[in-house]
Amino acid sequence: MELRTKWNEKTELVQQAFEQAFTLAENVKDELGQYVTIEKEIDILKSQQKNWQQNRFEIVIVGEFSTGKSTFINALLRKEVLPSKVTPTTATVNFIRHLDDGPGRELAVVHFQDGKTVDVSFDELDEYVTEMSKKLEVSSQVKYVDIFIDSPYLKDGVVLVDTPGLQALHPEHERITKEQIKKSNASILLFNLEQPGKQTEFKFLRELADSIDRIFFVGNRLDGVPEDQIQEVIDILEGALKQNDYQSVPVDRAKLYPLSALQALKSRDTNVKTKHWENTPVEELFSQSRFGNFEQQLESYLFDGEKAQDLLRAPYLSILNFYSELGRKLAEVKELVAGQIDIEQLEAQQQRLMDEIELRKIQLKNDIMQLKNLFQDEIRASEQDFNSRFDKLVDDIKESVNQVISNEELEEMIQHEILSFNNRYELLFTQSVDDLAGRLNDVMRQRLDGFEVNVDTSTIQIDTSVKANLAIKNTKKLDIMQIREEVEAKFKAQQQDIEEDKELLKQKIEAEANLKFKQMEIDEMKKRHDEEIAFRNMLINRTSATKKEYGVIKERTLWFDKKGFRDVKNEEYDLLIEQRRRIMKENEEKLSTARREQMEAMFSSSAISSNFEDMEDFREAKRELRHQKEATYLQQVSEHVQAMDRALEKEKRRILRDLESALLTKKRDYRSFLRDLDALKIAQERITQYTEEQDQSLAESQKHLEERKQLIEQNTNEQARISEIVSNIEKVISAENARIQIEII
Ligand SMILES: Nc1nc2c(ncn2[C@@H]2O[C@H](COP(=O)(O)OP(=O)(O)OP(=O)(O)O)[C@@H](O)[C@H]2O)c(=O)[nH]1
Ligand SMILES: [Mg+2]
Repeated sequence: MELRTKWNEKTELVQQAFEQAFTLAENVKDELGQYVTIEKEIDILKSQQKNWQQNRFEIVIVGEFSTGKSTFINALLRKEVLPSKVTPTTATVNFIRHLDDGPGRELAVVHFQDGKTVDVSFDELDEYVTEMSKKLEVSSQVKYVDIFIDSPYLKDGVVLVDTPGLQALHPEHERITKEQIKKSNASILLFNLEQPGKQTEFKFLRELADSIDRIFFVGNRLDGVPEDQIQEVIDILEGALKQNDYQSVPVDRAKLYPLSALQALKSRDTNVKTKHWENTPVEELFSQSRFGNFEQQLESYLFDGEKAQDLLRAPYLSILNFYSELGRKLAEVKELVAGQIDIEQLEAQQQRLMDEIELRKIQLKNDIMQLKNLFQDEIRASEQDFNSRFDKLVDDIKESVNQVISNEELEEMIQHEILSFNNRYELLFTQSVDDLAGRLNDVMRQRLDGFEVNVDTSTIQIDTSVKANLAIKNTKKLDIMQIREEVEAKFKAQQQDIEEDKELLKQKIEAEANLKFKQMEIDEMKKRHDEEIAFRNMLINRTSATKKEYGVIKERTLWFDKKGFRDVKNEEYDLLIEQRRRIMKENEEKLSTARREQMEAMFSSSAISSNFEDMEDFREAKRELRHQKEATYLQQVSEHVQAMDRALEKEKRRILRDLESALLTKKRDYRSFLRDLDALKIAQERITQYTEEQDQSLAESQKHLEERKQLIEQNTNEQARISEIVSNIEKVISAENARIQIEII
């Protein structure tokens, strides 16, 4: 604050010098008012004084989010005004100003993007400046906020600017921040010593190359770095400042100030709630923070450095300028009263001036008559040019639209085309206006030397909004899956038929196999039966073969003994016959059962009727069906695609129709601009203005002539008196000049 006191003393001196100059001017007006006019010079000096008084020391603080920008500003202000949280907080650009520069009480004025403003109290600040706001989307809705605070730090025109974290900067905020840095006296790029050197920080620097000599590099959160690592971190960061891929900082500017904003704030505002340093005494905390050192550096830069010197020099130079003008006028007075200038000479001069001006006026009146037609030709040519270039723009859009092959693409294309049309249209419009202005100028210059017709392009509002119904009607999309399903459904019955038929075929094949088996069984049975019976018969018939093998089995035995001739029935033979009979019966029964079963199998086999003769038939049918399905599917897809194409073409035609009629109004805009443009009137205005200026300067010089005549015609006494007044004033001026020279050095 010591330097500030000194600075204030210096500004006090500047103020006094201004007052001295104005007093002197008043003096001249009082004493010599009828001989010299210095109103113009006084006005200039007054406006220079005003500029000087409005000087601001703006300090912008930038950095990644959560590096502690808001906390840093709070520490400078010595109280916790700005919201600060662990998560991204500040969402807009905040100008922190002294309340005397605003409403005279503590208050924030929120400026919205749409131009509206609203006054809010500090308790509501969170809702208007932070990411956490529940009321607004602060970063996109709020342009900037002026926060007026009663803080000694903000006296003498100091303004602090708090900004959102670099990586999430809204484009409008980025624009304001950069612009502000360019015109500010000092900016601070805050690093986080705990996570030093992010890419975004250096990238950001790159765009501020020409402000680098006014940027201070500060490393915050010193308290989080272990004592033995502090120097290492500083070295790394300073090294990165000197050399990195984006924007290297000149060696003499690449100094890093390490500090802890939170410690400083805590030591200055006991209401600050943090879990750290509960029991550390305030002085110790502040000294740990190393905040004091940087604060002093900043202050000496602002109030004692080269920039400060420049600031002081400017008003003094204005005052010196004023004195030299005054001196010139007074010197002339002196010459006149000393009889060094001849009155007739002065009058002849004035007459020449009058004649010249009169002649020029007459010439101008003649020339302007001829301009009208020439202008008209140029305007017509300009319209033709515009129209043909405009048609080209429309053709380009048409071509692009025609090349579109899908609905989605159409939508995207239209948006893109309109955007690009708007840009190109705006360019075309301004170019055409500029061209026309150039052509009119050429004409004017050829006719009237030294005159320019200025078509004021800044007032031309180019409406680039294209009002047409360009919403794409959502025609059906190609849904392959759905078409698949539809085709499947369509062939479902046929598919089922085939499957059923296949089932029948399977059953039939089984039944036939069964029948075959039965026949084989019967054949086998018959064979066995015949063999057995043949064998029995062989035994019974006593063939020579059986005789040898089994002996002879006779039906009866006849022999002759004492008792006479005997004829005995052979029991074994009967048994054999009986066996044969039984076997035949049994086999017959078995055979008939088998025959019955065979019949049954035959019936069931013939009852099953399938369309398929065999499995190959089934496979063939299946193949056929698959081919049919595939063909149907392809046909349907192609029908869909064709329908979509037709819809797209229709949509394109509609869009183009709407677009063309909308664009046509844009074309007419230029025509109506031309119709409203009264070039001749502009030319005439310029000429009128010129003649008025000439008349005015003629009047001034006439007045000056009168003043001088008066001086020359005064009696010698009066002349002596005037001469003395002038000498006295000259003395004051030269004393003041000398004093200011010293101040400047
Ligand atoms: N330990 C420590 N914490 C700090 C320091 N400075 C700030 N903080 C804490 O870091 C967090 C972020 O601080 P802010 O001041 O909100 O940081 P900012 O840069 O304004 O953040 P944004 O507005 O989100 O870009 C808060 O929790 C602060 O208390 C410091 O020097 N030391
Ligand atoms: Mg912040």
